[in-house]
Amino acid sequence: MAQRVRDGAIVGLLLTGLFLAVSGLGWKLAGLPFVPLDLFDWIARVLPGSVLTAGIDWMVAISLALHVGNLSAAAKSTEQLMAIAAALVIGGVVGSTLFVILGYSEEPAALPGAILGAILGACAVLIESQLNRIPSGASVSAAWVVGSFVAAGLAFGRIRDRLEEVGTGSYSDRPSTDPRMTSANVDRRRQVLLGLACATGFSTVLTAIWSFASRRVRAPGARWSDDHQLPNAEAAVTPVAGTRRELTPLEDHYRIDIDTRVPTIDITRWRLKIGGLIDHPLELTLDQLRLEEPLHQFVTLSCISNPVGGDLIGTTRWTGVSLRRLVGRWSAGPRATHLKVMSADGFFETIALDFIERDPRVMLTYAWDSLPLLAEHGFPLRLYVPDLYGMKQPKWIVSIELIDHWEPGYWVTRGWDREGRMKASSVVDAVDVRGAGADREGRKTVPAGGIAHGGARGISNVEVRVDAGEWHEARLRDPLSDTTWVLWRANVLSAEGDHLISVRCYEADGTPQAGGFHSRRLRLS
Ligand SMILES: Nc1nc2c(c(=O)[nH]1)N[C@H]1C(S)=C(S)[C@@H](COP(=O)(O)O)O[C@H]1N2
Ligand SMILES: [Mo]
Repeated sequence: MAQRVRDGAIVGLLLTGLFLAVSGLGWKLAGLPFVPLDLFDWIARVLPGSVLTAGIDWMVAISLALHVGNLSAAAKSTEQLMAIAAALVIGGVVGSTLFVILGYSEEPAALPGAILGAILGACAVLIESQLNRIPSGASVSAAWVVGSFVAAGLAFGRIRDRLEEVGTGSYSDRPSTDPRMTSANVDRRRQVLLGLACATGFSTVLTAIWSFASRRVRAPGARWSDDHQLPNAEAAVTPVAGTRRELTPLEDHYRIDIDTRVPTIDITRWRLKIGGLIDHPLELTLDQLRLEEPLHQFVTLSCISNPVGGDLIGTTRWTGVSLRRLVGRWSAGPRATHLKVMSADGFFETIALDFIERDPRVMLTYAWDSLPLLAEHGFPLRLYVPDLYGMKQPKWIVSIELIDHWEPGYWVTRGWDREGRMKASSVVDAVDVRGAGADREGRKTVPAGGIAHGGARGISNVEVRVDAGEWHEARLRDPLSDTTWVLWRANVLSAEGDHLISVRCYEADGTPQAGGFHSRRLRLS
């Protein structure tokens, strides 16, 4: 019995490994569904919002405690690893269970294995189509899913039969008295398992090499930042050494989305579909959108889950079409009050037509730093709404529906803030001990600097203090735009020893930031 449980687990585990590797290749090479990861995404969809949110908070807390350099990249890899680990565990458990059950029968297991595979494959197809990852008519995808499960089930049954054949004795509960239990049998059993292990290992290595080789380096193409100075290049206040880059390089921009992988969008077939309460529904290509007068805006985007001082915030130059211009030309029905913006991954948000009417900066964005949006940042089209957190700004837009009511969006239905208005916050990025100087009275000062951001409401004032001392006003660098962060700097007075530099900020209208202050250690010797 114990032997059965163990062999079943080994076979289940190894076959799952092989399954993962082959599915991974299918996805990388041909964009075919990758069931184990998709299952994870599906579970995330159906989990209650509170559970999901707790999971996200935990992930952020652990990443912060471990001081990982890039929160969102770490989160994405963690999700993928969790999905893969879960698949392996399930594979092992199912393998054991089946070996035990099959032990009660004398029949070969290949056929039942294939049948079980077909059933599981059909369930997987259902899940995939719920996630919209089997495009209608794409029978290749469905066949791939069912086929891979049937193959796995068949392989499982055959391996089990082979093991039974070569090592019948080894499965006996009294091996010592069983004449068939010879060492040759044990060796052959090992050979079967070893063969399977080699196959798994080989394809896993192949997949790993492939994923590594296809890791994106710097996206090709001319960037605005390659040959332009920032509009505030002449500003009197300059950043303190160690302050984060004022314009975030695209590769360093955080990335947050609901799935383990980026949705695949075929741009030759992509159209922005506009429908709902509109007299003449229409479809626009990306080229048609690009023909419109472009709007360029420097934008600071932040995730509502960004911990104070975290890196789920970034600034780049966004280019797109003002939504107000477009909506003005659509034959919107009189009852229409909101737009429901829907994404390829099932994400969606609503935005009031009033809001769009009031703020021409709301735009459909197709480029960041003059490059077409990178796949992970929403290619081909994403929404920009000033003052709101990323959770209100769909990427990978596929359609817009005019509706006559407000609707909670993806995260709002999961219990998150209805408005998603960015909170004002400030961060100490750098305390530049090497740049230490002295004030007029000869006391030692150390330059400190960082960012402050208040959505589209602007920052009027930033203050810093040492330990529990008095607050002193910092100097503000001209921001890149009304909606970006501002860089600040201050020379803080400091005696020798260990100190804590803290920062706080005020919005343009004087509202102080809510929430705790960010601090950074300073050690002067
Ligand atoms: N389609 C889609 N759009 C989305 C999301 C998503 O999961 N799916 N996540 C949102 C969230 S929570 C944030 S913070 C921003 C992040 O944008 P970025 O990944 O380009 O930084 O995208 C928003 N738009
Ligand atoms: Mo977010």
